[in-house]
Amino acid sequence: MPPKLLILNGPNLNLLGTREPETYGHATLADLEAALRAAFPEVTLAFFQSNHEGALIDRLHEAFREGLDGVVFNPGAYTHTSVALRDAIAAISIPVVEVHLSNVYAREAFRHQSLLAPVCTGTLCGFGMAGYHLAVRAILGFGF
Ligand code: CA2
Repeated sequence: MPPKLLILNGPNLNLLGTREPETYGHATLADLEAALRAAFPEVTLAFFQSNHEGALIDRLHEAFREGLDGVVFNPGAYTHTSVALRDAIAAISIPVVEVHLSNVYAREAFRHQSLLAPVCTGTLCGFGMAGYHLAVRAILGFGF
């Protein structure tokens, strides 16, 4: 069976490519989806974005119930605030890789803490959209 992964994006990431290109680049979420599908034709990829914490939690639970092999997750600003997302990640026993487009450590101090990183398999930041590709490769390297 081909590996099945979820690419999960949190709040405001639907705006990619339309605002703040100096921080987040010019590519849209649709561009990201097309690039990942082209790069990993052997992988079944599901994509979901929400601006709502509960919807992201529901999608994580569903990923576990569906038996997905892993999740690439950019939680946006919830990274720095959400105990509920941390508990959801801790509750599912599939790999979750945290990804940030920007180098959060080169930005405001409040972005230097991730409540989610301790319960994620690993974290990538500062590589732009290449970070999502690297995260998929990392999960595939876990043994599929
Ligand atoms: O660098 C990242 O990927 C972030 O997760 C992006 C979040 C930010 O709160 C995190 O600290 C780091 C913000 C996403 C906002 O996305 C926008 C995209 C285009 C225009 C405006 C916002």
